[in-house]
This record gives sequence, C-alpha cells and structure tokens, in this order.
Amino acid sequence: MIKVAHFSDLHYGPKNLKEADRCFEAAVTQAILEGVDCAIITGDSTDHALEAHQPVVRALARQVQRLASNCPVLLLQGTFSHEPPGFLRTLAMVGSKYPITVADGIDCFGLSADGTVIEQMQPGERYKIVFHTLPTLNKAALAALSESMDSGTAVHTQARFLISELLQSWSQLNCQLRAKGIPSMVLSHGTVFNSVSEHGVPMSGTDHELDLGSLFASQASGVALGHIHKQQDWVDTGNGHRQVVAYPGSIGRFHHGELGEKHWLLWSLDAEGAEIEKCPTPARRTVDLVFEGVPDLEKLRELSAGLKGADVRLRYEVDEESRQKVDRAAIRAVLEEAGVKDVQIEGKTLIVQRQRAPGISTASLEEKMELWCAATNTPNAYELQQRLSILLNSDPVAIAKTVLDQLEKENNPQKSEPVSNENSETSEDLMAELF
Ligand SMILES: [Mn+2]
Repeated sequence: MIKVAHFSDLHYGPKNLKEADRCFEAAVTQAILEGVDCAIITGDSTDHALEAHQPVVRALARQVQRLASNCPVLLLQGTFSHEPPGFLRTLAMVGSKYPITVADGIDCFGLSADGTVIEQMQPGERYKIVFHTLPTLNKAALAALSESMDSGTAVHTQARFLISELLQSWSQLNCQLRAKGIPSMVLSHGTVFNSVSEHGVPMSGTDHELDLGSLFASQASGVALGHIHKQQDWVDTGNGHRQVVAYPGSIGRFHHGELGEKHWLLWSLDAEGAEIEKCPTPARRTVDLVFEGVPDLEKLRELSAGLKGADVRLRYEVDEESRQKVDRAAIRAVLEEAGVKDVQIEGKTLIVQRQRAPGISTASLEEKMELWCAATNTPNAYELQQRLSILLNSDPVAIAKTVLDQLEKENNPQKSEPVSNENSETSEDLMAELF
C-alpha cells in the first residue's frame, strides 16, 4: 500500500500568508506523522507572481523543505496567473534530504523502488507508483498536440477532445502496471465538468476541460486534482478496481462565504484501487451577518455571541437618508467585544429613485398638476384643478371670505340654502354665486 499526501491550491501571497501558512504547516506536520511515501502539490502554490526575496516565498519554501526532508515531493504547475511559469523551478532548488521534482508539462514520473526520488519514467525501471502529469497547459502546448485537429473546431472543444485522447492513451500502461501490482495516478490542474466551486456554484460551462468519463477511462487508480477550491471526490468501480477522482480543495479559506471544511488528502493506493482520507486543516471560520437597514446594535450583540475567533463580514443596505445613522465604529466595537478576530464591514447605499413625468418642463401649471396626479395615482384630480384655478384667479382675501362663508352655511344649514359648487367651472362662477 502506497501512501501519498495530496495538497493543493495553497495560494501563498502577502494577503493570504497567515491563513495559508497556518493551514499548510499543520497539514505538512500531519502528513509527516502519517509517514507518507511521497507528497504532491497539484498547482497554485502561490496566489500571484512574487518577488523571490519576499517573506511569503521564504515561508512557502520552508514548508516545502520540511516536506522534502521526509519524503520525495512532486510539484505540478497550476494556473499561470497564480503561479507564473518557472516559479516552481526556483522552489525545487531548496536544499532538502529528498529531491523536489517539478511537473510543468505532459509527462510520466515514477516513485523509485527504493522510495528516494520521483523521477521521469525510464523504460525497464521498476516503480512503486507511477504519476501521469497533465498540468495547466499554454495554447502552444495544446496546439502541438493538435496536429490532427480541424482548424474550424472551437478551441475548448479541441482541448477537451485532446485531453480525453491523452487520458485514454495512458490506459494501456496503467492496466499493465496494475497487473504487476503497481498503482498509478493522474495529476492535473483544471475543472471537472459539473464540479462545484467553493461558493456552491456548479461549473457547467463548455470551457471546462475535464470530464469524469475520460478521467476514469485513463484506468489510473487515482486522479489527484487541483484548481477547484472546494473538496469533492467521485468513485467508480466499473473498470474492475476502485478508482477515485478527488480535489482536496484549497488548503485554507481565502474568501468569505466559502462552504465546508478545508482539507488535504491522504491517498492509500494499491492494485485494487484507491482510498482517500479527508484531513481537515485549521482554516479560519468566516461568518456573514446581513442587515437590511441600519444595523441594530442590540441585535448585533445577540448575534455576535458565539462568534469568538471567527472572521465576520457584516453587510448592510441603507437608504440614502439613513446613511449617516450607521455607526461603523460602534459596530466594530460590539464585534470586537465578542472576541471576533477580523471584522469586515460592507455597506451599500440604496439611491432613492424619483420618477420624472415626461414633458413636465413645457406644461402649464394646471397641466403639471394633471401629470403629477397621473404619476402619483392621486384621485379627484378634477377637484384639485378647480381649487388651483381659484388660487390662481382670486385674491387671498376673497378666497378666505368665500371659505368662511361656506363654513358658516355648513354649520347653520337652515338659515340659508347650501351652496353647491359642484358645477362651478371657475372662481368667477363661484364668486358670482356667493355674492
Ligand atoms: Mn486555485
């Protein structure tokens, strides 16, 4: 039985240093204690290009060195924007008891029979386990594979086809190895069609290069993958042995809202197939608190009980008018009092949208009111218009007198006949009636 430690997506960078290093250090320690035969890192060891002298490079190198002081290590090239080509070669220069091997192209490697080195496969040599590597490839590497392809076919369809051909081409060797009791693995960095991202989103686009059918068709006992940050795995026994395809996911939690625990994988492989043990890493705990309106500090105090040690992201949405009522310092104080480790406050101001009636600037005052009544669904527009007309055409004293007289008549209806102004068209009519 061969034991392989599988780590992936370490994403070392100044911003992630604490999280990545705490998790990877713990994982390396566990792997050493498990007495693994070798270790693999399936891409994205860094988050972006780093200067060689940066402390974060040193931290990563130190952990890789600890690993390589206990067993041979294989580093697989990940996404170029995260792990610039050539970086792994510098990492492989770190002095250690066992060699650090870099796989940055399509290749075959084997763990030597004495277990001291992972080397490029040599014909006639006997190995404990064989690794087929399919790292992130640049377009030129894909083009070199694609001589037989028709130039009219879409690039992603070509890539998928080529990759499935390549995986298929390894099956014969893997079957032969298995017959001799030697397990094999495919190591790759890419997206399995329909896998799920760390935020729970299914990856079902057409540009995802790996499909489970082709991965199992490689006849490898195990397929160790990198790229997707959420741990997930698939098992198939249809080929007469237990085949496992698995992502360990990222070593730490690098973003808020990432679902599930973080892991490294302990693979156990023999000719009968593969098993994985999911080993959790001490990834940070992140919690999202969401408020509609100004965050209520009492409510926040209640919610923050039990969030000791967690990283909290507080999100709120407020109207423009209430924006000034949000006291960020007080929010921070409440969370810090609860022992929250890191506070991130994200506020969104909702802009009040005012409806503008078309043509309003060219209309007369009466027309404006009509438009306003229509826009605001105000009933009795006709009555309002009459009143507006009175306001525009009569002097204030006359209007006041009319209103007072009317009130008096309403209070003493027997003294005189009530005056109805229902049919009055203008203020003159109304006045004439009254005087
Ligand atoms: Mn990654």
